[in-house]
Amino acid sequence: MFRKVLVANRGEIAVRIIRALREFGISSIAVYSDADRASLAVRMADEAAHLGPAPSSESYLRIDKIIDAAKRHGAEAIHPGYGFLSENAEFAEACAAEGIVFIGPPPSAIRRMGSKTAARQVAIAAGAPVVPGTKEPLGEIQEAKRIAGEIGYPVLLKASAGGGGKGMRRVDREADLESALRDARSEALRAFRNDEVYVEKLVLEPRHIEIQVLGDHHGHMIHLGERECSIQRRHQKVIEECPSPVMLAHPELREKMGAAALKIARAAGYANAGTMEFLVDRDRNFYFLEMNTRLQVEHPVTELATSLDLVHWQLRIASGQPLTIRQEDVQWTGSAIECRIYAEDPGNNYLPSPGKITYLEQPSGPGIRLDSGVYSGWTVPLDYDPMLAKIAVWAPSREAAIERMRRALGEYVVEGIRTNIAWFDGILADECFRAGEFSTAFLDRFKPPAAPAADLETEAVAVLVASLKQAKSPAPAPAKSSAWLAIGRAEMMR
Ligand code: MV4
Repeated sequence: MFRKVLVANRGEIAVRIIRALREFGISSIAVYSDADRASLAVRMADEAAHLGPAPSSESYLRIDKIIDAAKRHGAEAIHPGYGFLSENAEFAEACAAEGIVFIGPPPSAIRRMGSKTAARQVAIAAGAPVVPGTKEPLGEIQEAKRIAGEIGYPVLLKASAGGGGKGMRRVDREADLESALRDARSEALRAFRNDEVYVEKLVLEPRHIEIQVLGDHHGHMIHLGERECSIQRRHQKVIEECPSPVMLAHPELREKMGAAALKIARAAGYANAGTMEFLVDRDRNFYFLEMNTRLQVEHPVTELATSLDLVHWQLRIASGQPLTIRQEDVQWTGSAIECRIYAEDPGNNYLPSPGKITYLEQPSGPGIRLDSGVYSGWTVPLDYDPMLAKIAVWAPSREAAIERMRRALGEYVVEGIRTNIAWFDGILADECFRAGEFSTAFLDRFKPPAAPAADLETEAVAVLVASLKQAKSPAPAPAKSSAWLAIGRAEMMR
């Protein structure tokens, strides 16, 4: 096992990894930007290395500075966390070139799965289901028209280098294809410096369910089941669960999706922790979407449901140890739910709300896990993602987990900045959520219940827009949630 590891990240995930390192008796090195000099991660780590100015382009994204810090401090390995350089094949290669272990998959697997079209090809070759669509990026408009016609409208244009929803265009009819393709290409070029676009059949009101996999460097690989990630707003997940309510009702689906995920991971030459994203339609058909070649934000719900520690296993696997868990050893018990706590104002269009935390009281008690990167007196910088912490709860049943989460959120006090803590209760109290009947469109129809008076005009517009939309296409009513109002944006997926 390693003696010293550098954590190339910040916030709650840096803290999470430092804790795992301490449990293994491994010395930790935190890295920090000017904005993070006094961070919780820096305070907790055994050593700390300054990277540079606050902007991530000058600190957490600087391969040269991170490698340099690792060498100066004598790190044998680097854990990249999520975001930043975690899915950067060049970074993983730079580590290898310096004789430093990158705690993650081989660079070849990162690169292959980083291209969405290449990932689709891997899945197809492995015999796993993908959404009907193209294997290769699209060529000229005539070809695009032919293929889209074969698939059948509506279709979705996606950037090959994309992911996370950027560069996507819904197209409902052939007449709209040419301009949509042009728009998708230019957006992809701007965002990813790559204008390759491919096309898929649009899956209406899908669930987003992902499968966690874990593989060692000796050819052994297992899956740790699913995470339900459909509760998201603008491609930002807010609540995740394990098990998915779908698997609670249809346990055979976990095995099928788990087997598909393992086929893809093997075909990709994967090792360490990774996640396969799937769409699941109303008839419980599932389709591989893309792979995330990193530890994910929502990994705690898998850990709570399986009693396995993913970061411990990442460390063991990266140091060359075999994965000693067999598939049949993996058991799922009870229900785990996670809420992501953001420094943002749900009453003001979810505007980020950085600033100094003047008072902090955190929930605790049986079945509660807090992954937090903040403390009372800490100033939340505006330079990074505004996620402060994650509350994850475990209980014997989904119903009990929901009530435990409501209790935990009720105990959580953050003063000095705005947060989304109170906003969750509307979701957790919703009948559709409680029945497990929702899709990725769930939050599009919702608005915080206690909207400030100043929002009345916006609300009136939203009501009007919603009623017009309903008149046009009778989407299933947001059943028993009449207090909630539809809002724009990802309406496109309905
Ligand atoms: C889709 C889809 C429907 N049909 N692909 C959005 C992010 C990117 N990773 C893939 N996404 C989607 N791809 C087809 N063919 C709907 C989405 C989608 C979505 C997916 C996962 C989680 C939330 C989502 C919200 C809106 C749209």
